[in-house]
Amino acid sequence: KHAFWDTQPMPHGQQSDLPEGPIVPNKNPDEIRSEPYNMPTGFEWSTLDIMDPVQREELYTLLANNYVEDDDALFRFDYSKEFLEWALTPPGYSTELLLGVRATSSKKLIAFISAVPANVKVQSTSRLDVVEINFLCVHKKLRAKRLAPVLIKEITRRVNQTGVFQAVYTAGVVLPVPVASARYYHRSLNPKKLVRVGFSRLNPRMTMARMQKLYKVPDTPKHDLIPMTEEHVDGVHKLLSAYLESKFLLHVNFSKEDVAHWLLPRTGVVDSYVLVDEQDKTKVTDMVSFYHLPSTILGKDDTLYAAYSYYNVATTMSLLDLMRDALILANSTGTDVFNALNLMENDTYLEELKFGKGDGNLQYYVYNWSCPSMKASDVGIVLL
Ligand code: YNC
Ligand code: MG
Repeated sequence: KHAFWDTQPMPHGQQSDLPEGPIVPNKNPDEIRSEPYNMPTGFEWSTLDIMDPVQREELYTLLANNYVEDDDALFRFDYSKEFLEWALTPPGYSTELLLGVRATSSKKLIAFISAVPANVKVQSTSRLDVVEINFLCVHKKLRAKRLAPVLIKEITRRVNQTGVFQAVYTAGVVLPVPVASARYYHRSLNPKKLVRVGFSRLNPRMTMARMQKLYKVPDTPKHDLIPMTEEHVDGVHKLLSAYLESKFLLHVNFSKEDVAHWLLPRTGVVDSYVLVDEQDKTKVTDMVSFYHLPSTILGKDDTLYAAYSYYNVATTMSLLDLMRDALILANSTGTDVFNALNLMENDTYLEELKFGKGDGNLQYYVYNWSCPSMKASDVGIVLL
């Protein structure tokens, strides 16, 4: 019943006894199609130079008007230009894999898909080169014309040309076949605004005053968390790598350069804080991080400021205590709601810290890879 996905190298029911590994074997360079797939007449491929402010703005505009909305169409993700630059330029990124589609005559950007490199552990395979796929978007006026499968096939061809045959991605929709499924949880920080814009409801026996009291957080964190700097890259790399390796079946093998890219703070994009050892200031004992992804409140000319839990490691305190400070830090930068998936060890603090369960799941996929499915708590990757 999936005209496109049923043709793809994904585990389908009858293949579930495949050994762990690629579903379709890696191709030699001469086996990879050398011609781009055809776009329908009137449209053309166009790689995007995200470091060029003009092109970055074009991508921003496409996504701000056409990217992911919630089921009730109340909110739409509003990834900032600075966020897009961060998300699309990790070590080893290539402009060839920031793939746009333009209208031939107007040159307007009407669709996009991105791939950025990563190395992951998946279950018994400790190192696998993959790409992370994100920002698949087709302009609203061009939906349901089967453009998405062409974008996916063309990015696959380009990725294959770099010698990579697997990909990791997430989606709200269920396709053949998720490796894991996670759920978003939401922690109100600004309940008055959340109720006003329709994100939250005031329960029948709750007053706004009581709700504000319930969700109030202190002004300052309990621990001496400091913003991560270049000095902490090695310490964070050590702490995070050991943690991910010891706890999760699916996680990124971060290099030091990856840690610097993904975790050094960028104003309004990503915040990371560390706790350092008192004797040895280069030793990081605890870390907490979250990224900023606002949503447009549709029809209201307003913005919902949301922070999303990223990578957190606690060794001198409980994860619960660390995340209590994360809420305080996020609140102090004007966040309305703090979101976390129920993956990694997040289940240990969600209830106590008054997160509420969201609706809908986030599905995790590994393209062209057969392996048993995992629980959310086995997943140690957060995609943006
Ligand atoms: C989706 N999210 O099932 P079948 S997430 C993958 N991911 O195919 P058409 C999707 N496939 O079922 P439209 C998908 N959503 O017939 C739909 N599909 O086999 C499949 N929305 O294509 C769908 N962004 O062009 C169906 O549909 C086929 O015009 C229908 O376009 C879809 O970034 C879309 O939610 C999503 O912009 C572009 O609705 C459009 O509707 C849109 O007729 C709002 O498409 C934004 C949105 C998705 C965010 C994301 C991850 C994407 C992963 C893509 C798969 C990557 C595979 C690995 C490639 C590299 C491999 C290597 C090596
Ligand atoms: Mg389409």
